[in-house]
Amino acid sequence: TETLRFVLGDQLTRSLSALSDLDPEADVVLMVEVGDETSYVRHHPQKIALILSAMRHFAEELREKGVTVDYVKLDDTDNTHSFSDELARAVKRHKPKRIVATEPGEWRVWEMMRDWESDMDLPVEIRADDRFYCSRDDFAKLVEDNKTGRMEYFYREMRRRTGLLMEEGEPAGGAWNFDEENRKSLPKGLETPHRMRFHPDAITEEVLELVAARFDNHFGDLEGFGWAVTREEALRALRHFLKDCLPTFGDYQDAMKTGEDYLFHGLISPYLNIGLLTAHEVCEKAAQAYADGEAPLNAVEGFVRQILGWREFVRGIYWTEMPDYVESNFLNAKRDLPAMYWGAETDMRCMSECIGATRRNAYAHHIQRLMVTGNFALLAGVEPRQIEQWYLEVYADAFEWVELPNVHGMVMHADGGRLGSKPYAASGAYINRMSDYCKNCEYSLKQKTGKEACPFNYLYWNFLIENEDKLGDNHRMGLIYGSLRKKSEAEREEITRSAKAFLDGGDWP
Ligand code: FAD
Ligand code: DLZ
Ligand code: SF4
Repeated sequence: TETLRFVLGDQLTRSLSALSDLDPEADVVLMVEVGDETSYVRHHPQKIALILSAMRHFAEELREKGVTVDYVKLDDTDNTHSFSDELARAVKRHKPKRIVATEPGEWRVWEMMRDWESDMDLPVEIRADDRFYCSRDDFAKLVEDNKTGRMEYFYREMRRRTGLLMEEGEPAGGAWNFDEENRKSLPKGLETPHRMRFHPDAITEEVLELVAARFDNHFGDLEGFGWAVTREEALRALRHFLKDCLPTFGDYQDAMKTGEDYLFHGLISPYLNIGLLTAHEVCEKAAQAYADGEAPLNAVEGFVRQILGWREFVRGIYWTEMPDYVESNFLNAKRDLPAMYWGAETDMRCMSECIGATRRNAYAHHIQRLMVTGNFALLAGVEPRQIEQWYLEVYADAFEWVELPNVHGMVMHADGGRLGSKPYAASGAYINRMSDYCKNCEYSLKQKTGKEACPFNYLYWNFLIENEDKLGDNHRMGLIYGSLRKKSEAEREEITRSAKAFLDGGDWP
């Protein structure tokens, strides 16, 4: 064998850099299912099934093209269950002259990979992952040039560089951002599209059996698995989104509704993250829909910003800030993650809706993650490590490079403001404005303190009180700290006592 090409479970892209100069006559592609990866956190069973099934299908597709694929299955008897040891075994089998790989998505694996050359005693070439618009080096340069302070400026730079939604050097429609138009709540009776799901084929059925047998003690349902597991299916899912959802995506981007798990969202993050779709094709097709008059600018710009802006930005932050990034805990949050995150009963309707959807689907849309489960963890002062692990486990799209900056930075403000200038803290009023959850909730949104009050109400003020020394002079929070300072000592005390009763088991005021 000339070259052994190692392809990881989130690198299932035919144009992957590690495969670019593949010679089917001389090379072997290595893919391995290993316990280290299926178990480094207790992934949602649907996430494991998605990845293993997509890996097996990808291997089949390569074989159909005449490529030799050496594929190690999870239940193969000699499986050592580690990337490095499986690579070493494969080197013995194939005696390659060199190894080629694409840089991984996680620091943990990157550290492993950097030892391969000395461990294997062979030349190892680790190539940049060019499925992103902005390479790790490019982002690092932007940091040096001071152009990555905030997502918005990074995003504008990326729009200029790519020409996406640009008209003669100016942003289409004369503005970079149409967020103002993207905060509508759902009108009564608005119909939501029926979402495309995919029936498991024989390969997926086999994987589902394996996952059911091995991982049934992980949080999450496996029944109803309907994710796309091939590129062809993922392309169908994308076409369905562009046609049936994108035109309305912008208007209701921030809305939430009981029993509506998907609304008008893309449902494509797992496919982007494991490589069945590329960011380039998704953004270009969305921009084309605008050019063809099939979707309005506020929708297309809002969608493109999530991918060209946020997705690329958080990846850049991850690789420039790791490995120290995880260590910070700016707000010194220390509480344990409440049992309701794992499905324990709660009277908080918003939480039970979002966690229930997560359990059923290995999916929740952005505003549920940010403003419900995320907001609660922030206000309750949950220890960052614990809530990070939760997000990494429960979503089909969760990989550390994208999960960590979103949770540690955007939600928990644990990085002291590297990612976002202020935490997205909000009280029950926000959730009530953007959803119908509060109407069916045991708690009273109107009451501000006491046993019957919506916990988000007093937790919000309690959060501001607890963190006054750290956030009180944040100029973007000036207004809100102004209102806090107008509260009487008695009011503050009531807030603190309610929060203590709810979080730590004190007496109710
Ligand atoms: P849409 O709403 O249709 O958005 C389109 C695409 O934009 C998504 O597919 C995704 O690729 C990208 N995108 C949108 N928002 C973000 C963002 N904040 N960061 C990065 N990409 C974004 N996304 C993940 O892919 N993996 C994660 O582990 C993850 N964890 C998150 C944790 C928290 C606390 C929060 C607030 C957000 C997280 N996100 C994560 C971002 C976002 O919530 C999901 O990408 C989105 O919900 C996926 O669903 P969708 O494809 O329907 O997205
Ligand atoms: C997430 C995951 C899982 C559950 N299983 C595997 C696996 O068996 N084999 C594999 O190559 N990759 C798997 N993955 C994805 C890896 O965790 C991912 O490639 C690394 O974390 C780098 O991002
Ligand atoms: Fe959630 Fe409070 Fe609304 Fe209940 S009243 S659904 S706890 S925001």
